[in-house]
Amino acid sequence: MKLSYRAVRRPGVVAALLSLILLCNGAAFAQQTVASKGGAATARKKAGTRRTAAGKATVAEAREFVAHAEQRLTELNLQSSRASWVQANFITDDTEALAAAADNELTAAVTQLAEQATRFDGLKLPYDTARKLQLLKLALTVPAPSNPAERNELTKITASLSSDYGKGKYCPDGAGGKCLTLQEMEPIMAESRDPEELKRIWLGWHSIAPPFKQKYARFVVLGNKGAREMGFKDLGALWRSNYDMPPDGFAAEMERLWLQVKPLYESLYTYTRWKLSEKYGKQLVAENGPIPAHLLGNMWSQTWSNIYPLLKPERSDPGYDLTKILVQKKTDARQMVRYGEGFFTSLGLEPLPQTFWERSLFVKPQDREVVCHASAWNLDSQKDVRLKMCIKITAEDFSVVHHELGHNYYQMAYAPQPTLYQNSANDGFHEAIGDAVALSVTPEYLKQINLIDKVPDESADIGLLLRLALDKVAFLPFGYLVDQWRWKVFSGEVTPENYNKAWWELRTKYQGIAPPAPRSEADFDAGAKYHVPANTPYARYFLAAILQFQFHRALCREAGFTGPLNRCSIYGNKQAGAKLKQMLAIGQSRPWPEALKALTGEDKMDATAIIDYFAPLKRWLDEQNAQHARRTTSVR
Ligand code: X8Z
Ligand code: ZN
Repeated sequence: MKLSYRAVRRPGVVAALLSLILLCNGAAFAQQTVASKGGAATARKKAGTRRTAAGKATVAEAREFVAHAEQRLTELNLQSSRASWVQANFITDDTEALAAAADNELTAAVTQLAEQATRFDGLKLPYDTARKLQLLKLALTVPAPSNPAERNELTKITASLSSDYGKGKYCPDGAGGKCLTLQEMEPIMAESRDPEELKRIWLGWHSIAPPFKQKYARFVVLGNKGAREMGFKDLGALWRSNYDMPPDGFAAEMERLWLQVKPLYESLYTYTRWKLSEKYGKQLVAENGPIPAHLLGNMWSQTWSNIYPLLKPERSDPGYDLTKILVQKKTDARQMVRYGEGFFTSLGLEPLPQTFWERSLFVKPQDREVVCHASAWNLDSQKDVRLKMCIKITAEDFSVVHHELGHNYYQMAYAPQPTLYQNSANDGFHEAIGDAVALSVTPEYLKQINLIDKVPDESADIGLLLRLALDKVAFLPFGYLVDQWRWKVFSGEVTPENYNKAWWELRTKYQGIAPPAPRSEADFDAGAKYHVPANTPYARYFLAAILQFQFHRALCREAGFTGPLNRCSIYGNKQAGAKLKQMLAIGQSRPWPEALKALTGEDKMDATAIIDYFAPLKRWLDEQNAQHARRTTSVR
């Protein structure tokens, strides 16, 4: 089972535990009130009386129990993180088995502690003790059933799904020929404009997933069983219980935010579709139908900036291409990370520890299998932070490096907190920090660090905004739908007989895209996205897409910036840095609205920041779309 907290690690299982580790897989958070509304209420009922043989549970016992639990979690976390780190960096049958075993132990211990914690339900407790007990109950991303054989089976499945994805390859010429890794296919998806080649590569990568389907279906059964034993309706309800509000309230909150940003997505989508229709012809891209998923420059159609050259406004192009500049300057992977670190230190945060540079993985090794999907780890919950990423020298990875370092700086900032508070305010916060910082990678900043010579004037703003929107706005429906699908799978509304159908219904409904060729239930297209086999919740990325603009707006205000938000960079601003650090240091010790308030003065997640940021672009897109509609009507 996976803990919720942070670790990214391996999927499946525990991941998170305490401080853990990794962020990209792990997970997070819990909140206090939640429990009483969600699964924990049932757990409490099941626990029945809170009396022990020794009599009624007391506040002193609860305190002692929490102290013991935190100590135990710290030890087990370290052990399991090390095993996960080795598994992800050297995928073999043995490292997979070792990681599964460590996860198994951690999961068993956390499940037992969470169960024991119900003994104190209903007791009037001091704030910290009550909150920590609550966090403990929500700590596992996937709790295992208490039956040891089933727990064992579950931790093995999760470890193996993670390895399977990491090893995934497409072998166009069969087993004897050369095989392509995701790392090799992604640049083709980004750069090729040959629809047949794009389709081949898209289908090739998606062919890795069907073998995961049966294991995934079994994982769903066992994960649900574990969640139900903890008192949750199903695993999806447990995941939705991590936001200091009842699980249904959280689902409503996601929908509220989506409805706020939907018109912006629609404007971008409409413009993109007719440009693609111009490029590829109406046969392939119908002006009123869904966009084929292989034409958007990304394997999952989740970010579209790679097709910016097909869409760019002639009169408003910023005129520089960061990928080309980085390559021309012969930037290497380590230098990419140095750029990221330089931003954080300019805000007054500490340099990364020496061990970060010694222990991280920056370059894809040629001689062994690794999980290339980027992740940020903190092995010992103190200073042993690491990055694991197969860095490519591109503008995209320049951003991803900032994203990952945001995780590492968050981990270091909350390290002084007690174990159960070593996490972000909610998991969207963890995902948003590095991205918020990367919003300050403006032309002005690039000039300051000598990557460009001249800052383009404001006539380039539409081009700059469009390029960014193709990543940030295009992502929104994808960020929303991945867990819509999993929530339905966990609740039983979607069964293995219609996994793929349900996946494409959501892809079409929210993103407006269609598969490049007919699909069937022999396919398992959700499984071709890392976070599904790696079992990392995804709602966090949707939240982060909204929160990062809220954070950026607040940090720019703090820095005294008064111009348009897309030209604001907080680079070098210690006052904004101090404000950021203050929020990071809170960790998960307070409900997330308080952490949000500490940074922004607001206590609700709010999409007006992203909407305001892109307002000039939306006006421009709507005008272009209207002109195009008029042209096509008059031609008819
Ligand atoms: O998985 C990630 C990070 C690690 S937490 C690289 N992201 C999501 C994805 O790649 O699908 C960042 C944005 C969305
Ligand atoms: Zn992340």
